[in-house]
Amino acid sequence: MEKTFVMLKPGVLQRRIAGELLNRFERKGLKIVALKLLRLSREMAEAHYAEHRGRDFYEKLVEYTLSGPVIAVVLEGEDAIAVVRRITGPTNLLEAPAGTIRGDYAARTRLNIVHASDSPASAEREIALFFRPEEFFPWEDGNRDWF
Ligand code: 3AN
Repeated sequence: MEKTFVMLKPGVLQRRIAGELLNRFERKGLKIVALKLLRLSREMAEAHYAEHRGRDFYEKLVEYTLSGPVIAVVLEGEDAIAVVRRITGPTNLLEAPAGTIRGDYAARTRLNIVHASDSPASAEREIALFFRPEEFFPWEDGNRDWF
């Protein structure tokens, strides 16, 4: 099964929608296999967004990510990376349709409230940045036909 990394950024706790957003992933059948609330260090935020260093939005993006606690989650499922990206919606908020997380909640692209891995390589890198092996709790489905 594929694993992907999701980070609910500080705006999510501010708006009290953490449960609502986690519910969107769960009701699709994705499994939560690791989850924690944490405040990123500047080093972690810069490592996470290293590919954007030098872009005009980079410093504000890092500041936003550091502005409060985030929820880090590892989700597992068939094609989890692509499925989760469909649920979060496109980066550009003008392209994010209603019904996606960004379409429903993001008013500015820089503050698009959720991060989701966009490839197997980035999922692997991001999961390793946020979680130690002992923080994973894989579990078996009682009835796979539910989904
Ligand atoms: P995604 O988060 O959809 O994978 P990335 O990795 O290209 O998109 O961008 C990381 C984050 O940087 C986005 N979530 C968004 O907050 C911010 N960002 C990306 N592109 C822009 C932009 N053109 N203007 C402002 N912020 C941006």
